[in-house]
Amino acid sequence: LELAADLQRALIEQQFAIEYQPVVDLATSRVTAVEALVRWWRGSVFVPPEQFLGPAEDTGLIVPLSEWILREACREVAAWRASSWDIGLSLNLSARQITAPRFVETVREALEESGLPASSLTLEVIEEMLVEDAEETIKRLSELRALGVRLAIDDFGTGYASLAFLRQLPVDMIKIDPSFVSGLGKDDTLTLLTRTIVRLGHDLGLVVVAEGIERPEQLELLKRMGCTRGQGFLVARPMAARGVDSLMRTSLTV
Ligand code: G
Ligand code: G
Ligand code: MN
Ligand code: NA
Repeated sequence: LELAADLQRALIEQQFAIEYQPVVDLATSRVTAVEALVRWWRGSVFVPPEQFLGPAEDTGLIVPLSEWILREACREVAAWRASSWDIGLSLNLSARQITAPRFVETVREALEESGLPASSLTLEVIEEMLVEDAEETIKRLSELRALGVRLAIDDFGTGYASLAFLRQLPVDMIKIDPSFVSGLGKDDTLTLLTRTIVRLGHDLGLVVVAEGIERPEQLELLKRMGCTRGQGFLVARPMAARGVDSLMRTSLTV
């Protein structure tokens, strides 16, 4: 409850910030997108998203918070595209955000205001979001996809119905969970499973993103498997907007 009151105040006092983690194309090493990640500095204390996203969801504060992230990130990414090359934006959605009354309209407005093309925005969802209000959630995500927005399944492979999920939602991308990537080159089963997910994704015509790349060996194996894109501390850590500014003027080499 105390946290809930603090969250409300944090929203009013603009204590939230967005960090961006670059995603690279593994064939060219070029940055093709950034994933927006919310940050909360409560005074000088950093509060991890895992600690406040649950309470924000429970209190409904996730709705205005997510709307701020959406508008702000669209605006910043549109500016980077104007001054360098065509990067995309990935956003994590919350269940409550999707079923909020004006979700689809809000996304449409954020795209219009910023000038970010719909096809440059990817919305990341996890399976648990289809547990409650599945019909409404699928309907809204399908409406957004009809506008040209892309959909991704985040943490792919960890849910209990990953494959069924692919049939229920028209998705464009899967993001392989770090629990698979962590075992690359060390654990035969995890290596085999990663290769199988990459192949499955490609056979379905999807973009496949590997997450949580921390070691050069993982990067090499993923490139060899033909995985489309990569993300992780080895490639780049989440960074403040000014970090992306300079990245857009230089480049990443991985
Ligand atoms: O920022 P970090 O990499 O520690 O992310 C922790 C968790 O918080 C991840 O599961 C991530 O998807 C989630 N997360 C980060 N930013 C957002 C956001 O803007 N909205 C939602 N709904 N989840 C987010
Ligand atoms: O659930 P989601 O995939 O949205 O989570 C993103 C979170 O993963 C962010 O909090 C980000 O800081 C974290 N992250 C990104 N790359 C790495 C990595 O290479 N290793 C670890 N441990 N975490 C990572
Ligand atoms: Mn994500
Ligand atoms: Na993930």
